[in-house]
Amino acid sequence: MPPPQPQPALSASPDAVVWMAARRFSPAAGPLTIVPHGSGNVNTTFLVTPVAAPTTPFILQRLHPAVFPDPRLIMHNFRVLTTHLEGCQPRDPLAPKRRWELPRIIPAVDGADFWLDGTGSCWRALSFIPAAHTLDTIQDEGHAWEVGFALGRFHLLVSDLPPQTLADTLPGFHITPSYLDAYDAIREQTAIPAEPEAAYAQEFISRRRGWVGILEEAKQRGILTVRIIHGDPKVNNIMLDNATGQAVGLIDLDTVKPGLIHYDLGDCLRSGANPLGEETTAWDRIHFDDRLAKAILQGYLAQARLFLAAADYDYLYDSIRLIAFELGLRFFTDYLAGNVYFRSSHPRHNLWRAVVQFRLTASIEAQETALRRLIKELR
Ligand code: GN1
Ligand code: MG
Repeated sequence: MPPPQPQPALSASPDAVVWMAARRFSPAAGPLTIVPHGSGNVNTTFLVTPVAAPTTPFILQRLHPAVFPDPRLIMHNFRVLTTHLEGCQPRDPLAPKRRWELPRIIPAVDGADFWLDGTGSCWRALSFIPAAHTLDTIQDEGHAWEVGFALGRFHLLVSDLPPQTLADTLPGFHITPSYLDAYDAIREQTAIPAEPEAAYAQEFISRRRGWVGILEEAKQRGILTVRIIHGDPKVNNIMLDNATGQAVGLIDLDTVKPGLIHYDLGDCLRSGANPLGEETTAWDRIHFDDRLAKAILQGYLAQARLFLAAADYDYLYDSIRLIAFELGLRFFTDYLAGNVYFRSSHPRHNLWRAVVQFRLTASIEAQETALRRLIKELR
């Protein structure tokens, strides 16, 4: 993976190019309101609402040009995915009226799926999912179950979509050994700063080097199968119905691509079973919550049991441990590289985020026996 370059700055308040982009997707000539939206670390997102009727809002996004250099592939995958999903409106025998909605592409006024601005950045519009919200951290076991259920339902709905129909939009994404290579490469160029957190991170990584290839080796040996994955099923990418609190669907579909469902489940659990969230600095209190993990797994398996193979279960524990570790490695590498990938609000932000993920990994490791037993009980 080539190291990404810093993304061109965009001011928090919408500037001229944002207004131009909004107009490309808004045929009505009347005034618009545009406000920054969401809390993504990579893309830049706005909510655009026409002031005069019909006041149907839509999501306007600029894809991070260095993270997603080929917007055509992203939008191709988006089209294939949404066309596939339109044909399968899921019905629950227990809750037939349960909502299920994913963002749809809103074409530009010229009919194209996206617009490239003067700098080559890709802008696109997506439908806004009404009467629903996201939360950054899990509230309780009911919320955890819904998060797991949404991921399981997504995997189930795409389980009959052949992986080769989607392009690999982000080569190397969730291939943990390649993140280790990137870390080693940056260390050859940069000394580790004399910060206690940096020393902790360096030591933490060095003790786990021999294990980072566990999922990739199982994939190479044909033990684990490549399927379609979401790629980023963290808690705040799961929409919840405002009235019922039930999961409505998943957003942030740019990383949907072929991969191991283990990356997704690991990501969902490292995000969902961390009650303090990714941005905490209360490092001594960070823990992997086994009750929340159980609820996420129960919700997930309510759907995923229908397609998971026996070997898939054998790697669930390692996937939970690995994706937490991998995100810590990614944050730490970005800190060493000068914060060029993840949006950050101060120079040590990605270092602190790395510590959070490593503390979480340590908590997962301390509960290995209990977690393996839980997976066995639930399968
Ligand atoms: C990034 O942009 P956002 O917040 O949806 C990242 C994920 C990380 C996540 C950590 C394409 O996602 O892999 O898990 O930050 N997305 C990409 O918050 O790298
Ligand atoms: Mg994302």
